[in-house]
Amino acid sequence: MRSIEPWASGNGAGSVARMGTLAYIAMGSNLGDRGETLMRAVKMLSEIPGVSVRRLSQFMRTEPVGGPEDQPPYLNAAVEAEVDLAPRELLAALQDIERQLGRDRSKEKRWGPRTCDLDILMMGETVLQDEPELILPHPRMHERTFVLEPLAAIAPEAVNPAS
Ligand code: 5RU
Ligand code: CA
Ligand code: CA
Repeated sequence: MRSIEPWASGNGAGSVARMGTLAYIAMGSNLGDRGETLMRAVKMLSEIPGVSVRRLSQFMRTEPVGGPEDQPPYLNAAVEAEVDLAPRELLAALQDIERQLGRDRSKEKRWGPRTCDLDILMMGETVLQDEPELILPHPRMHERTFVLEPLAAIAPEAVNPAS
């Protein structure tokens, strides 16, 4: 969705498209064809009305952190998207993509292997603290190399060097 703000035009006839909020999304997969899964996730993300994918990091193979022992390695990546959605709308859309890519949370161990994990890291200046499943910015991102490396590759300015 692209809203138009006629008041922003110079001559009364034109208009400019309003810029959406920049969102950063972390992606991870360590089950199945991980590369195929991440590619499909990016495509599905780009097809959500109100989401424009602007940048995609490389897919980085990372050792699993936390969770059960002997998990397969992950493929992690980060996406920058311009969104015209509320945070909970974006979260719902990401969870829908996870489900379509075979994720079934009812059959998962905590922090266990998953076909597709999509996390909102940041959304513009939004700070949310009230709901455990939707805390922004993501409360653990600064501790996780597998999040920071792909994020720094697409948005070095978005990473707080003090964190
Ligand atoms: C506990 C500590 C739980 C650190 C988690 C990923 C954590 C992962 C991922 C890699 C998890 C969350 N390891 N572990 N990539 N997710 N490499 O996406 F991160 S479970
Ligand atoms: Ca995650
Ligand atoms: Ca998640």
